[in-house]
Amino acid sequence: PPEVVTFGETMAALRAHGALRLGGSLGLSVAGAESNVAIGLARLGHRVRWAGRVGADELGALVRRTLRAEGIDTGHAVTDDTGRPTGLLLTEPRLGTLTRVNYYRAGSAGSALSPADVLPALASGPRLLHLTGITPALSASAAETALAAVTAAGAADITVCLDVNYRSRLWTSDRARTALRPLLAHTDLLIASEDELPLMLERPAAGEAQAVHSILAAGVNEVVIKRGARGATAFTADGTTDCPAREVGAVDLVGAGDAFVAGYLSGRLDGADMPARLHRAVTTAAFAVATRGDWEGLPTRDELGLFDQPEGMTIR
Ligand code: KDG
Repeated sequence: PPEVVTFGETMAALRAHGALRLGGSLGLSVAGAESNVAIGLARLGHRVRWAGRVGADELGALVRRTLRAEGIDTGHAVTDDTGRPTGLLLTEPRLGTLTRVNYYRAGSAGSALSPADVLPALASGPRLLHLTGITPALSASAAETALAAVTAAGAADITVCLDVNYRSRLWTSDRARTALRPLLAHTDLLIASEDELPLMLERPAAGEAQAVHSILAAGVNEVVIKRGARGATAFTADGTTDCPAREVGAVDLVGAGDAFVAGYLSGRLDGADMPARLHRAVTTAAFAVATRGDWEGLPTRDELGLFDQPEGMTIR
């Protein structure tokens, strides 16, 4: 049985080499925050299950095939039989590492996710459930699924990890706050970037320390703040742990947050202490930013040490 269960929408991803309006060739892959985390964990040797809905189309087959090839349990993935297509996203690199993402996912199979799709995937009693704040943005039934899943996990003593992952192209911050706040009561581990923290608060806080304090007071055990090139900080009742980012030439930042989550959760599943968890998280994130694509460059467990090799070295 899997150690980790995650669920969400995984789409086909078309990646352009420059501005989309100029046309030209695109590379086809898949993308989805939760399946990025699943791939990261599977590469590090963890048993992971992904649940979600794909269309009865070639792109749905691509999603299933890719996740299976990465060693992820897709036995609970549902194929939509009502004609909804697999969602699609197009990315265009515009300026250095600045990338524009265009979604074609309204009415997609993935957005029609329902509690009945996901709750059976939890029945085997994994150690951890991971979800992101993207799912409740997709539809009323997807929002209902997120709440049902964290509630069921709480009742079954499964650790719940929520990555806020705010997507302004999907909803407003007010709608996000209304949907995400009720998840907090069932969340053990909250992961957010600095700018996402206010979305989890009822009222604005005076600063980060106060914001984190009120989230811990709401029953969350660990709050991990991602600071991009400035590293990360974890807050628990025992104190605060800072970790700098790893120095790396950045080529594509998309997927870095998911890679961070995979590294962090991997360390946590291994029973590593907080500094070691954060160190693995910033390492997997560095692999993601140093390579093109959301998940393609994520490391296997034996590749984690590559960052400690001298720069420019060729391994023969
Ligand atoms: O974190 C990367 C994701 O944003 C990307 O894979 C696509 O899931 C995605 C989304 O909804 O933005």
